Amino acid sequence: MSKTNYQPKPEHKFSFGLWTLGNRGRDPFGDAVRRTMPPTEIASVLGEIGAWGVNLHDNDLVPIDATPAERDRIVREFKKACQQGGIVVPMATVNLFFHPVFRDCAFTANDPEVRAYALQKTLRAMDLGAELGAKIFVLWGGREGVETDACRRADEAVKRLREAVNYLCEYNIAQGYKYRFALEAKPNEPRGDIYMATTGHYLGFIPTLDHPEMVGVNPEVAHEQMAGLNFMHGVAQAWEAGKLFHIDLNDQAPGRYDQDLRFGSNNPKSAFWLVKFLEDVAYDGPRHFDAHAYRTEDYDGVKDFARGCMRTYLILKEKAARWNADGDIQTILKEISAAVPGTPKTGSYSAKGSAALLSHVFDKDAIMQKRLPYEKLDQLTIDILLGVR
Ligand code: DIG
Ligand code: MN
Ligand code: MN
Repeated sequence: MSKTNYQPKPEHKFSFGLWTLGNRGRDPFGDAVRRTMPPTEIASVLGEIGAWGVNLHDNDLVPIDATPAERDRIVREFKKACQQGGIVVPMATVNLFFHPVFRDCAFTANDPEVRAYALQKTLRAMDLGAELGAKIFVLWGGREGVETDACRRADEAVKRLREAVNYLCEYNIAQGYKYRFALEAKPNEPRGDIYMATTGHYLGFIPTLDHPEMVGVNPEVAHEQMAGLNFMHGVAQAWEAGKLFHIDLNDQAPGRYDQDLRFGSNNPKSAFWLVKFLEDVAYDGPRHFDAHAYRTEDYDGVKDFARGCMRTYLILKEKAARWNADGDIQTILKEISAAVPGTPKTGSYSAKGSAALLSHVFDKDAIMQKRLPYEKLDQLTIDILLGVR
């Protein structure tokens, strides 16, 4: 049994959104079951359980119609609570989905007034986040979508989104905020279909921006899995492209609405491959849990939820180290990647190389003799995950 106590530490960079611990358990078919937990209380609870950071949408902290004086007081009190809790604010974002004015999109809305208001709200949210020290700004286009494609051409929506993100990048430069923007995809809910449905869509969108270097992605486990995708593969592609600016960790059962379950609680094996990847590449960004407790929980249960997210990550991190150190696994990995002497070199093209490749005779029967013991490799993984190795 491991002697580690899986105690979260600041260097683990675990963060939670105000809306996660503050989730009152309301769902489309039932009212809230928990009292409101003010941001200052959330900040202190996060400090108590060992989290590193707290994230927020503008209106998680400042009510949408607060006066400037109320806003300043709220920010002052929150800053103090974060300092007392020993937590930082690594990421800020903007709520462009709750108020009815965004009932049909925000940046991609047909009404120019709604598009302008969405931009104004986002500029102010950037100001708020900068005041709290955030250096990552997430944009989740929860309402950017349709129930019927009669309402606008989908390429028009892409153009409007590009215009908005370009505008925000210019504001970021003008204000000297040094934000990195992280775009978060989701295929549906709350809209029937959301534009930029997967992280891959955003990876194709970012190069078309005026400041692509300033913009990356914020993949979320549940959102990619809602689309039936292998989450770690999308994360790996984003990482390889230098675009993994943030990550939303949670869990999800296949074929369901966005459950935002406790990290690793539904599919520990895919959570393991994700943690192993993040640790193998030494990802040094926030490990943000965008999740919430079951509706059945009271606030002690909410703390259990938050502790569980971090504990599971640390357990899987230890399992990943065990996997990497396992001699049998490493032997199999070497065997399955061994090159036979005389195999033509490929890599980058050369006339000489391609001539050699074209003249080479491949013995397909001999190639087929090479074993691929993936069943054994996967069982060794399962043994490690189930704690018998
Ligand atoms: C939903 O998964 C979204 C919103 O909670 C927020 O805009 C973003 C922040 O990580 N995730
Ligand atoms: Mn989600
Ligand atoms: Mn999210």
